Amino acid sequence: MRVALIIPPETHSIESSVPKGLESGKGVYPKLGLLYVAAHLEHATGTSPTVIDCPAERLDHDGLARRVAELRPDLVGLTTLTFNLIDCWKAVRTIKRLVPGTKVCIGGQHVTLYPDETLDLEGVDFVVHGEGERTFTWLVEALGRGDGAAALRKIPGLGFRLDGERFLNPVQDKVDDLDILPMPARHLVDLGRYDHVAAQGERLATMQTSRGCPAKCLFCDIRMTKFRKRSADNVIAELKHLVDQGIDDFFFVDDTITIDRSRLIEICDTIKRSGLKIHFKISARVDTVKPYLLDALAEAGCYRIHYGVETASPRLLKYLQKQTTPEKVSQAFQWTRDAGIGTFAYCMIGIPTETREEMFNTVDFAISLDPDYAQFSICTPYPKTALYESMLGMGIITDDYWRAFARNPTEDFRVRFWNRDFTEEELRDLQSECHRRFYSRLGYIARQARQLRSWHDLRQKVGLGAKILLRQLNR
Ligand code: B12
Repeated sequence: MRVALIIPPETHSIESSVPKGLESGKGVYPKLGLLYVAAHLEHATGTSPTVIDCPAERLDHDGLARRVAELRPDLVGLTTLTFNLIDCWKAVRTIKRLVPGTKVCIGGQHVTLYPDETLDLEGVDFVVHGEGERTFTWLVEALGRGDGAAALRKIPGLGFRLDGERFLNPVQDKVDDLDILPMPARHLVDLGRYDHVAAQGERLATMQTSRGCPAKCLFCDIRMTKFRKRSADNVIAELKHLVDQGIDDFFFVDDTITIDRSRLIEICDTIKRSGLKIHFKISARVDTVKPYLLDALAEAGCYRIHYGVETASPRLLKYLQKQTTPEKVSQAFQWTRDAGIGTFAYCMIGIPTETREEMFNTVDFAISLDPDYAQFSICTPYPKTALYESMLGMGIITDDYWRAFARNPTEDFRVRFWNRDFTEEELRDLQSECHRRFYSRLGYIARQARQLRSWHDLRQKVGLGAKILLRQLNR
């Protein structure tokens, strides 16, 4: 069976809480989800799928159409976030028009949130909701055997339409011991095509050492999920494998890799002992780091930690169920700086009931933390998050617009902000002003200039910097 796994073009991604100008200027990461699915399929069946990563290969929809017409796959698997659903569905209809016999399956975070709605989209034959490794392999094996509805109904996490009937099987249990999963099939993509404006090394890769986050942040749809992990040895084996291929810069995409400090210490000590010379960045909660852990991270090659700061207002931190305080945030940033590790501050403005003064307090607070970078997102109730569902429940949001979008993803869709005191335009202007205040400081620009690594680095940063300073982030 000829299987193709596709990351659709991102030419129609809906604008999120971060201006397109900021999002698009950053670079492209390898999509791990699809590479995990590919690896499991290869290991279980020996079938090597063709992976087409349109953003990395700079393929638009016409380019994708040409590739699919050449390949004529029997089954295509596409990955999508809610933000890329328009492109994903556009790709589905292109594939069905060019190769009508091809079966189409969609998976990814969006499908896990809206499996029914995705299955009902024209051209979709199969959906996989939840973790896709095992389900997609079972689907390929079943199609290979020519199984019918009865057999397909036994595959957990699968949704399908067959002979006019439609079924959505219950989601399967999550893999508890992540060590059993084969490492992502990166050999199916060209790792040389990935880079990032804030990278430290020459060749970049994303890696995942754990899944899930027990925290309760209201705006996140991963909240309150069990933390599952890989062993230190399993992680090191993958690191060594990638270092052998010349990768020296790693983005650990774990939601909160610092939940289990002793395991992370073990990973850092093993990296040091093994003599691996790598750079890596992680995401962490301010209440999960300690000086001893930060020292171990620094010695192992950690050059930046991305922290969720959100706001300087204790009242709004409570509203967002962040379970942190400005004091804890300042402490964590101080400790991180003392360990010689850079920082990235994720901040949020336009939180319901937040005042203009509180927003600019957050900018001043971010400046006081002295991070390498700061991002000021506009608080956006994302699909199926507790923030969105609670506002629906309280009747603040009267129409379930994310579900309507999932049912019919059209280009005129706009994310909505819910601070009643400001219009969308006012919030976007405030967002530009926050970025301008943070990034236009002469001391900051001088520091960034001292850290430039190459002409490419200069071009990328000046390009992004100009957009910020000239308030052209929304263009
Ligand atoms: C790394 C990351 C990024 C990176 C890279 C993006 C990427 N897609 O890799 C960057 C920084 C670019 C990014 C940007 C954004 N992100 Co982000 N990101 C993540 C993060 C932390 C890890 C993604 C990852 O690699 N996961 C690990 C893999 C293994 O999991 P997975 O992708 O879900 O794949 C599994 C299943 O979904 C399934 N599967 C996936 N694809 C397929 C395909 C097939 C065919 C099948 C069968 C199965 C399948 O099987 C996989 C293995 O089990 C996730 C949180 C998370 N824990 O997933 C948020 C997350 C995906 N991001 C999110 C958001 C909101 C954004 C932004 C909009 C943020 C913003 N700016 O406002 C932008 C959107 C950019 C865009 N247009 O794509 C949300 C998406 C929610 C949604 N409804 O879609 C998430 C879930 C975070 C959250 N807590 O809500 N992000």
